[in-house]
Amino acid sequence: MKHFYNPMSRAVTTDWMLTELEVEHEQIVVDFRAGENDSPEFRAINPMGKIPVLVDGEVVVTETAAICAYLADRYPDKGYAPPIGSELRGRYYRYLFYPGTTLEPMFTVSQFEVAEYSTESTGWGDFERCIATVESMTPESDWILGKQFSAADVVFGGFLDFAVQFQLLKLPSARVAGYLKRLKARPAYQLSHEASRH
Ligand SMILES: N[C@@H](CCC(=O)N[C@@H](CS)C(=O)NCC(=O)O)C(=O)O
Repeated sequence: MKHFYNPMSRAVTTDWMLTELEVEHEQIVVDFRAGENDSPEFRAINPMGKIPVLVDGEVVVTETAAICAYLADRYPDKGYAPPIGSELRGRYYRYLFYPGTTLEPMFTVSQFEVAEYSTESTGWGDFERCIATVESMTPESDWILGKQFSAADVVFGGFLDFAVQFQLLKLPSARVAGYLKRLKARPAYQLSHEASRH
């Protein structure tokens, strides 16, 4: 398995997932600031020219949430995803999809002067609604699925962590701060975030 990665990128989240699962893999550092993601070889793997990318034999997976979900399903015995068909799967999907489809566009747009747009027809709504939703979705104790830590925590929690770090979310509530503290206490979080601190 090959993981195209850079310690200063969203690939830290997929690295965290690989570390949680203790999956042996080849870590290939892509220096996107030096344009390594623009090479024809890399574009042949991901035409978006973006990392993270996971290559598992013939399978190419891009998108942070997709990679985390793929890995959880690839190693079902590790228990990072609820079984297919279980009711928990609905909750699990919600947390996997919400950061990329709604939070990230909203936080990004909120940073720029954007001409007025309809918050009803854009999929990500507005800042206030997203903040209220984050608050209600953030678990008060333990994890998204209760006692079971899952790929949904890596994706949802990883995004909240990224948003706080890059000041997209400037004032995390006590509930969000508490959840982030629990996530940061995990050994796999610490190992995977070590390199991004330097
Ligand atoms: N939607 C993608 C976003 C990936 C992304 O934007 N990666 C950045 C690094 S954090 C990148 O590769 N940027 C290089 C570029 O776009 O040229 C995901 O969730 O994985």
